[in-house]
Amino acid sequence: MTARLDNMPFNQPAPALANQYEDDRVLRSYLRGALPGDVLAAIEPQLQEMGELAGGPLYGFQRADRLNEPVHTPWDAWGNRIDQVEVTPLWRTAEQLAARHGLIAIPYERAHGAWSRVHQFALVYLFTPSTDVYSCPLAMTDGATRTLSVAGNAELAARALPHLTSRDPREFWTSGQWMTESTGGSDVGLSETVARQDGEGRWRLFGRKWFTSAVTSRMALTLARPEGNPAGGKGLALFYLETRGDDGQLNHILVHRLKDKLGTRKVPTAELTLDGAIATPVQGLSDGIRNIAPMLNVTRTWNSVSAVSYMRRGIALARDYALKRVAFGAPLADKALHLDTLAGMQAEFEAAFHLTFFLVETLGRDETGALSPEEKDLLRLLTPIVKLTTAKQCVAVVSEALECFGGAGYVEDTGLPMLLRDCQVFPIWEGTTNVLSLDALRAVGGGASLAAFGQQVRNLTGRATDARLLPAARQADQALSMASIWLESSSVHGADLVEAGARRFALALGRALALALLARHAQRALDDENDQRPLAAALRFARHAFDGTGDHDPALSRLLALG
Ligand code: MFK
Repeated sequence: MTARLDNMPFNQPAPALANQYEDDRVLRSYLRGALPGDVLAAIEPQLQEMGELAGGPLYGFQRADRLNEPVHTPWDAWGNRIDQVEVTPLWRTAEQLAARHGLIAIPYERAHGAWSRVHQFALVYLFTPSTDVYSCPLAMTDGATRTLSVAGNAELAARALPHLTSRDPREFWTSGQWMTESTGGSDVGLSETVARQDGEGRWRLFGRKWFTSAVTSRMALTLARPEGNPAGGKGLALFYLETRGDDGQLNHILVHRLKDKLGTRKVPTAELTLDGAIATPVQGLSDGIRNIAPMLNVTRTWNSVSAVSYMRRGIALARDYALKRVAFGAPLADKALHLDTLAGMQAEFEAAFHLTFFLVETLGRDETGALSPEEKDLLRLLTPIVKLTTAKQCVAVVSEALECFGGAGYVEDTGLPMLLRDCQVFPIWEGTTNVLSLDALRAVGGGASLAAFGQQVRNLTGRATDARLLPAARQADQALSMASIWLESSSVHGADLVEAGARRFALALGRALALALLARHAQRALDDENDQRPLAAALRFARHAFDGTGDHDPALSRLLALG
C-alpha cells in the first residue's frame, strides 16, 4: 500500500538558485565600479546569459550528473591497448559551452583591452561552480595559451593557438599541464623524465607523470630533462606534445589509472608513462621551470577565481535555505546567531572576491603592456599571495556553508558535500599554501618591494573617507607595516625564523590588501550606490582579519609539531 500524499511527513525545502548574475550583488557592484560604462554594456548580456545557465539548466544538469565519473578503458575487446578516457555528460557539455562563450578566447581577442581579463573571469566565476571543476582543463588551456603566446616559438604558436582560442567546439582544444612526478608536486626540479633525440632528430620523452589532470586534452605542456643536462629546475626543458597522432593513436603514452581522489571526481586525473612520446622543445633546452612559469601564474589566477566562485555558491545556497528553513518558531533568516554566521561568511567572500579581481585586473594590464617594471614585480608577488589567501578562505567558508544546512549538508544527494570536497583542492593544486608562501618570500627577495606593496595598500585605503571606515583602513596599513618590520627583524635572526613565519607573513599581506580593497569599495558603494552592505563587509572582515606575524619560536614550534 502506498502512503497518501497528505500523510507524508514534513520535508525540508531544498535550496534553489536564481540567475547567478542577477542575484550577485558583489559581482554587479564591482563591475559597475570598475568597468567603463560601454564595456559593461557590451558584456552584460553575456553575463546575464551565463548567470541564467549557471543557476538554471546547468545547475540541474550538474545535479543529474552527480554520480557520473570519468571512465578509463585500457584495452579494447581484442586486446589492443587503447587507453580511452570518457568524461561525463556534464563535462562534454561544459567543453562546448566554454568554447562558444569564448572562455579562453576572450583575453586573447582583447576586444575590451585590459578589461578583457575581467570580462573572461566574470564569466568563468559564474560558470565554474555549475560545471564540477571543468575550470581545471580550462585553467591549463589558458596557461598553455599564455605560455605559447610569449615563448617566441612561431611554429608552435601557429599550430596550437588557433585551436586553443577557438570559439568553435569542433576546433577547440584543451591543454594539459603535465608537471607533477612522484618525486614531488612542489619540488619540480627533482623531475626524472628524460628527453632524448631519436635517429630522425625528433625529441622523445621517457618517464612517469604522476598527476596529469585532464588526460583527455589534445595537447600538453610538460617538463623533461634533455640527456646530459644538470640536475635541478634549470636542467629541465619545456616541451609541447600532442596526445594523439594523426591516426588517432596515443603518442607513445600509457595511461595507468585515474586517480581515486577526495574531490574533483569529474576531472580525469591520470598517472601515465611517456614511453618515447614525440615532443617539441618550446623554448630552448633548459630553464624549464622559468619557461613554464607563465602557465603557473595563469593557473594560479584561475585557482583564485574558482575559490571565490565556490564561496559564492555555498553562500547562495545557504542564504536561500535560511529564508525557507523554519526552526524554533522562525525562519533561520530571522535568527540572530544564524545571521551573524552568514555575515561572517559573506565578509570573507567579499574580501576574497575583491582580492581576486584586483589580481585579474592587474593581469589584464600586464598583458596589454600597461604595467611599469615595479608593478610587474608586484604582480609577481600578488599572484601567490592571492592564490594562497583565497584558497584557505574558500575551504573555511564552504565548510561553514555545509554546516548552515545541518545534517543535510552532510548528505551526498543534496550535492553539498561535493562542494567541500572539490574546494579542498584549491589550497593544494598549483602550489600548496606553504610552497606559495615561500614563493612570495622569493618574490619579495627578487625585486617586489614591500614598500611598493605598502604604497599600493595606502593608495587604496586613502580612498576611504567615511569616518566609520577609517579604523579599518588604518588597520590594513598597520598590518602591512608590522609584516615589513617582522621580515626585517626576523631576517637578522636567520633563515629558519623567516621560513617558519612565511605563511603568516603571506596571509598578512593578502588579508591587508583584501581589507584595503574592501575599504575602497565600501566608500565607492556609499558614494555611488547608497549601499551600506560593503561597509558592513569591510568592518566585519576587519574584526577578524589578522593572525599577525608576531613572535614565534621555531624551536618551540618543532617541539609542538613533532612531540
Ligand atoms: C583541479 C583538479 C586538480 C586535480 C588534483 C590535483 C592534485 C595536485 C596536483 C599537483 O601536483 S598540482 C602541483 C603543481 N605544481 C606546482 O604548482 C609547483 C609548485 N612549486 C613551485 O611553484 C616551486 O616554487 C618551484 C617549482 C617553482 C620551485 O622550483 P625551483 O627549481 O626552486 O625554482 P626557482 O629557482 O625558484 O625558479 C626557477 C626560475 O623560475 C627562476 O627564474 P630564473 O631562472 O630567471 O632565476 C624563478 O624566478 C622562476 N619562477 C619560479 N616561479 C615563478 C617564476 N617566475 C615567474 N613566476 C613564478 N611563479
